Amino acid sequence: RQSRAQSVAVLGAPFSRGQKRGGVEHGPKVIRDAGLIDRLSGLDYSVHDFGDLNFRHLEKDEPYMDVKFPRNVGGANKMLSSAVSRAIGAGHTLIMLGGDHSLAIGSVSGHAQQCPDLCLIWVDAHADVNTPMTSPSGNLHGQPVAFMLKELQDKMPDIPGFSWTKPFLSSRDLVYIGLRDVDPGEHHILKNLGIQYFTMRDIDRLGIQRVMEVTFDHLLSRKQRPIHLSFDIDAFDPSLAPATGTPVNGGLTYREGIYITEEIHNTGLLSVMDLVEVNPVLGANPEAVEATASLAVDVIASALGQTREGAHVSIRTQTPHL
Ligand code: EXY
Ligand code: MN
Ligand code: MN
Ligand code: MN
Repeated sequence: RQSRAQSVAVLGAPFSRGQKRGGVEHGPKVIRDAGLIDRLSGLDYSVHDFGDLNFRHLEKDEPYMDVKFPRNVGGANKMLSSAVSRAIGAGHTLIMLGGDHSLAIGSVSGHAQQCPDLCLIWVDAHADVNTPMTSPSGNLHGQPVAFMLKELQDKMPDIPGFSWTKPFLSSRDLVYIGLRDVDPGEHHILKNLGIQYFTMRDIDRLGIQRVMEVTFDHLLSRKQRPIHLSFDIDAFDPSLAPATGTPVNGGLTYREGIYITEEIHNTGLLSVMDLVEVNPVLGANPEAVEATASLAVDVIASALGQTREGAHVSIRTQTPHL
């Protein structure tokens, strides 16, 4: 079995300005209410709940070009980036609960400060790699990866709120899984940079087992290095994860999603996981919200070693009652 980090930190990022719909800032609360901390404690970690970040809201935040709430998104991510960097520096494996997916800018950059050789697995219906010029919506949750990629540096304008961050990731250190709603400008970037990605069609063709094999071959065959898993709940089929802002039909099955996280756990290299875009306000009823939040808990627990085959604690022969 893989060696297991002893300490998991959970950090909430109640933030929604990367898109226009309210409610996704309550993601951390509903995921905790679905029993996250107990589930992780049950996996024999020491769990440190760092609580939620307290983001400052900036009233005056005019769009820049078409980009919405640039200073709020930039400021929140700056704060998140230092918090993630500190947690990783202190030796924790970190679970970041969003919030919308613009938070990956801070989460991955803070992680990269401590682990410059990290690789990124992005599980999502969307590629989130629009630049301000290609974005159809101006929403920053559709753009986080563009802030990270060194190859897109000259395509990114200076956006107010983002002077603290510089691109830090090479396009070869990124793999997408679950794509099925990719904008034309994003498709151009994926092809032009030769990014490794698996659409839902690829999963249909190859099967999720082969997809994970090729993913690890692409990212880890040269060297073992820390994994950042950025998991957007909308990667799942909307029948499983209805309470989210940009659902797209034809998503991951429960078993495909869990297989992805099981395999990532089995590498022993998971260092940070984001779980984003759970929006309780968009659930049609309380059951829809509970199903979505409890699915979030399941994939997080699975990424941290919960297995479908079960497990038993190692037997200590000295223990009197055995
Ligand atoms: N590609 C669309 C846009 O850029 O506006 C939709 C992005 C949705 C992003 C969600 C979080 O993954
Ligand atoms: Mn322990
Ligand atoms: Mn996303
Ligand atoms: Mn998405």
